[in-house]
Amino acid sequence: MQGKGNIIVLGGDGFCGWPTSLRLSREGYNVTIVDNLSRRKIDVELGCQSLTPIETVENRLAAWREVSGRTIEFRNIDIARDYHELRTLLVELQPQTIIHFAEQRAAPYSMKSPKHKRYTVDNNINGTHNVLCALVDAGVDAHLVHLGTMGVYGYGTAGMSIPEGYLNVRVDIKGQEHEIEIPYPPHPGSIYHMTKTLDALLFYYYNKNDGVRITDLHQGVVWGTNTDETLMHPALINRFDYEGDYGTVLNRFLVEAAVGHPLTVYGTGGQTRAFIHIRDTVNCIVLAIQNPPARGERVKIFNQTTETHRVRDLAALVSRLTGAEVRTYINPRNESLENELVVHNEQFLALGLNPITLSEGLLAEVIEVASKYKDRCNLSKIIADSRWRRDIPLDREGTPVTVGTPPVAA
Ligand code: NAD
Ligand code: USQ
Repeated sequence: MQGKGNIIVLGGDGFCGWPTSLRLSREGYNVTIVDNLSRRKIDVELGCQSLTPIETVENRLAAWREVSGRTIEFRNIDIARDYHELRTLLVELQPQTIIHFAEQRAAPYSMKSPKHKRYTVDNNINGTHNVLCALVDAGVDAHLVHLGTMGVYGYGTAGMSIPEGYLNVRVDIKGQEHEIEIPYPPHPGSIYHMTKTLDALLFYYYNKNDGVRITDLHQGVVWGTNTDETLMHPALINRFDYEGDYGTVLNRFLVEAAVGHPLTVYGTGGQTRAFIHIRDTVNCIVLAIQNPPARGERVKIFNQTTETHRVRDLAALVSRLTGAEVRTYINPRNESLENELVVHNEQFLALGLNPITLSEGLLAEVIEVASKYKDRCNLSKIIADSRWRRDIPLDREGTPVTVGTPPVAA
């Protein structure tokens, strides 16, 4: 075995997985990407592509060989279906670490129709279970690092700082008060987020029963596009989702500003969310790999986020930087109109993470990418088609609202 050891990156062709694969390869790990290219097929289904022109996997990997002199292997395996191929690969590579990004990750896409709900559950739950089952079946002692979501905690106002996975509670046992620690109660806000809470239960079980070493990273909304490695060659450029059912809020606002579309604030924009820049996604994963749980240790949970922001404040900031119009739309989602969010993230800070937080420079960098590729933007795809319930009207034009008087669906 050469280098620092074998790492399998499940979902390594995606937005977070691609820059992570490049970085790990550069750090000297032998990286094998496993991906069934389902995200590229969803682009075809939605009639919309990444804003940035992403190359085929073959061209991406060839460009990486050219600029780095290192080889990343690729296997087209559907981890939710091709159990035997996955198990065989684990036996062959004996990876020290598996990073699991390979899920359908968009909340609106998961709510589009019964077909999309069922696909998201089948894909995400079977995929995660197949990985766990194959590890035990093949007797491979790899550290599994999973990309989970801050959304498992829910987005009501918790009234406290959200802990990293586990919660201390006081219970009455035979008249005596005892303090015990429990997994934080799941409170998912979409079918997608629900699959992540079910993943967590699978991790809990395989860790308890089989001693599988697992780190679950509860990540916030990722923004940005490039990392040092994706900038090394034009063919290494990262994907950039902006359309209504796949793009995430801050990157969407930055594209909307670049193409002259109003910034699409849902409801009053009172939702507060956790955020992380794509460069810190990669930094955190490197730290998680370097600090695996000990044998016998419970599932390690990190809140992978560096800051929180309210949606309307982000819109105001982007508007101030670009002059874009801010417009409110009837919220297609069923979520709290306003929420507070305070989050613990001390574990990554203790491991040395130096957070990259929102700055005008970084926002300008994304606006520059968005402006460069604005001709590739399909304006008709900016408004989300998906709604959380049938009775929520589709609002393509915007509906004026003021804080305190949100437009509520019938
Ligand atoms: P993405 O859709 O860009 O990448 C996921 C990759 O997994 C794609 O390349 C897809 O083809 C692949 N994949 C999906 N199902 C597969 C299967 N059954 N077999 C093999 N490959 C499969 O998503 P992303 O933004 O890179 O997110 C990666 C992970 O990080 C997801 O699990 C997501 O839940 C989590 N996450 C993402 C964000 C974010 O803002 N992007 C935030 C928090 C957590
Ligand atoms: N929003 C708008 N306007 C938009 C898009 C979104 O106001 O044009 C609002 C939404 O209503 C929501 C917030 O912005 O309140 C965040 O939405 P999002 O689409 O950016 O993020 P979300 O659906 O939560 O999902 C994303 C990723 C998912 C990840 C999650 C982390 O797609 O994979 O798990 O962020 S978290 O939000 O912390 O759960």
